[in-house]
Amino acid sequence: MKKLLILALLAIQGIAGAIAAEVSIMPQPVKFEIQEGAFAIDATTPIVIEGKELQTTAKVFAADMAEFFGSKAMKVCRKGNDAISLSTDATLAAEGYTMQVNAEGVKIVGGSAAGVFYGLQSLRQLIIQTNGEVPYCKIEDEPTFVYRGVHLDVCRHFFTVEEVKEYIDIIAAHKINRFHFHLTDDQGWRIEIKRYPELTKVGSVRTETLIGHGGTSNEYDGTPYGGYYTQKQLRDIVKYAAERHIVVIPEIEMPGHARGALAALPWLGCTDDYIPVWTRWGVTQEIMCAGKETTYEFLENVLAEVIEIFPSEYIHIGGDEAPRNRWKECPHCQERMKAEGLLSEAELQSYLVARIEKYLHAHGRKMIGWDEILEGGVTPTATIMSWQGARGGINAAKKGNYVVMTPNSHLYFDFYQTETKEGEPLAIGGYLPVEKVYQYNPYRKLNDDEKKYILGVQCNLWTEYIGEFDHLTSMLLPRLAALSDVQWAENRRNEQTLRPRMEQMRKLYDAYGWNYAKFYYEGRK
Ligand code: TNX
Repeated sequence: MKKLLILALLAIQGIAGAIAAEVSIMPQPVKFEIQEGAFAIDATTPIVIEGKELQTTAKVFAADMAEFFGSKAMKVCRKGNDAISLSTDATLAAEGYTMQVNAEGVKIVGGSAAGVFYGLQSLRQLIIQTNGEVPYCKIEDEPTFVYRGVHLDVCRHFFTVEEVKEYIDIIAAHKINRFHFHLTDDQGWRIEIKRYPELTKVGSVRTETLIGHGGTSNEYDGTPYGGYYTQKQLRDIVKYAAERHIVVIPEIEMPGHARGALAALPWLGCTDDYIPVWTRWGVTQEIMCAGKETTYEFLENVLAEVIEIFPSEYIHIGGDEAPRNRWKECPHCQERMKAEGLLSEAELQSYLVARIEKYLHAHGRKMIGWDEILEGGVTPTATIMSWQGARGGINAAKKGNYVVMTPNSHLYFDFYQTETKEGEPLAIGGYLPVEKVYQYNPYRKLNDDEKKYILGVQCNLWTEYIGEFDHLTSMLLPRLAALSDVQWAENRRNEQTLRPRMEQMRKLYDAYGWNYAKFYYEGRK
């Protein structure tokens, strides 16, 4: 029946028309007008750039296309006909672009090199969908949000530099521009800090790992587990991401989720007792001491090196899930509270966060933290990452703090993807099918004035139950495709066109061998 329908379509519209009717772009452009005719692109099509600043962007595309064509990299040059021509026009939105495909070739104009990059991502989708017979068309496009993030936890399970780069390739194909790199936690410290070599020597290795679910299991695998990135490797990752117009935002957790650091440097805790790198998942009572001055010195020394590696405007300081019970019994913490006139342990955490923020400001950076940093009061300049639902983010936006929305209700990609969980690997819990991601409204409960404090939207991918790269990408894909419409095309989302566009995205995933979950495609919820 389906075949007959397609044949009928071909007969009525002509082959070009039928192809044109099927192609689509994810995330949805502002305008996408398909015309009669097609321009053929293959590995020999030249890429013509107007200015030198487009060289890297063009080369990344050339290499990506070569991988698809199974050829040598496409040629990037300054002149040529029947080409893909790239240029910029500063009157367009910085990340926006226009694209025109006609008998003369493809012309992409970006508001900046980033805009050109996004135009090329759209073009790549069209090439893959049509096997190089790109329909004549006109596209106008620009994103809704300036912050379009994807997060990765490399502490619970470690991923190699090559895997991280492939992860960056995948998110770049979805027009993501922020990569939130979660580098320190209870189960491992994964960033080399030259001043404190113990952090990686001791703090990056746990003696073993829990088998089964953190809520119920008491079984361990008996195998030491570790891994970390050298500063050189991290610089390489930062550069690789920048070439794809992605800013890497590092996260250094404080004062909780810090047993990697506490194991390496026991004086960071309230009691100086040795506490091993954690082998379980969840929330631990062991956190850094907020009384001793040495903790602040440590944090500033670490951040000094972090800032040198990561040019990002924002530095993430964690702040989540820090039970303050130890502080209640700690003479240093109590003394600090008295000296600073702090009325609760929550205020002590706010004091720590405010001091760190001051340090970051003095070094030309901004601070972002999880929504718990609101609890003891927060400075007006702190940016909030709302994860315990949207509540923290909504309250923060109403107060005039900037917000990145990452609510666990809609954007926790470590959650199960089907209701029955049949055929799914063990996950932390929850239930987050593609449809629910798509329904997420980042502006809920906010008026027009408050809406402008929502910088953007991000999914989080925690890896307690994810040890393999193929598993990791199957948690990300295809949910990220649905999310990219929320991030890039919030005001033009369309549930009617979601499924056909998701179908087209599979072709991209297949072309690059990116493993993705099949549940949505099988009609399973
Ligand atoms: C809560 S989200 C955490 C993480 C866990 C995650 C699991 C957040 C700021 N903290 O440490 O990995 O839940 O879903």
